Amino acid sequence: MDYREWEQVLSPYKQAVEELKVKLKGIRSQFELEGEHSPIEFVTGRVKPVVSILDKARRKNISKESIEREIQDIAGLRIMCQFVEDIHRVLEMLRKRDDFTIIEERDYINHQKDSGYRSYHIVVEYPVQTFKGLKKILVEIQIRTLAMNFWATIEHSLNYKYSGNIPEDIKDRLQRAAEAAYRLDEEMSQIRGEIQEAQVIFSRKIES
Ligand code: 0O2
Ligand code: 0O2
Repeated sequence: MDYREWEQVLSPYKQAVEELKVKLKGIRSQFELEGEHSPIEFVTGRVKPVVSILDKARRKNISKESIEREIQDIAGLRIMCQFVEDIHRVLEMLRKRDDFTIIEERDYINHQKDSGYRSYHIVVEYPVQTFKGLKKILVEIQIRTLAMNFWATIEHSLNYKYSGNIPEDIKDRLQRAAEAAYRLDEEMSQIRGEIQEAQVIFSRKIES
């Protein structure tokens, strides 16, 4: 496929990412308007670059024809939360929505990856209106705390730097950092009530 053809294939994926970003950011605004703690801190989204799509297809032995069905994160959203409890609240809200269907859930929080990676992943089928009609797009939504996101961002950069072969001593440190991130989440959960009260008082002060 040439550049133009890829652009055509990826166009509904871009649309899905943009639409879902607006919808998920909307949840945050609604909580803010109510003066309540939002379980969503911030949202990011991206369409996987073509080189990464082809690279993943090669690694997983996926034929060109099955790419759209088998690579589930061509469209990717990430929801960052302050507390682990918020992840569960976000999940409950997403499970109740009727604008997409969850087709798979991967719990890397209770089942941490060997690398130390933690996050909750869901894959949803999201309908996009195209000029040719309705197209159902697979979208991966990763839900994680700020601490999990910090760890994953650093580990991702190191993996890129070392082309997936991170030296053993750095791997050990990453394991320890993953444990520290886990403990940080636990500590923050313990004082969650205090923090949320302080944040509500702070945001009221800014508004007045
Ligand atoms: P605001 O009011 O500026 O915060 P975009 O299309 O730019 O909205 P994109 O390209 O998917 O979003 O992702 P990007 O630009 O990486 O980040 C999306 C939003 O997340 C931006 O806010 C960032 O400010 C916010 N963000 C990124 N990192 C952090 C972080 O560490 N903490 C917090 N609280 N926010 C972060 P907006 O939507 O532009 O709005
Ligand atoms: P990107 O855009 O660079 O983040 P696989 O790719 O085979 O590992 P699979 O089955 O496609 O996994 O789905 P999975 O594991 O649910 O999701 C893959 C995505 O989760 C990755 O996307 C990362 O974003 C994130 N992820 C999974 N494991 C790790 C990890 O050990 N460290 C970090 N930092 N992130 C991880 P990509 O493909 O890397 O794309």
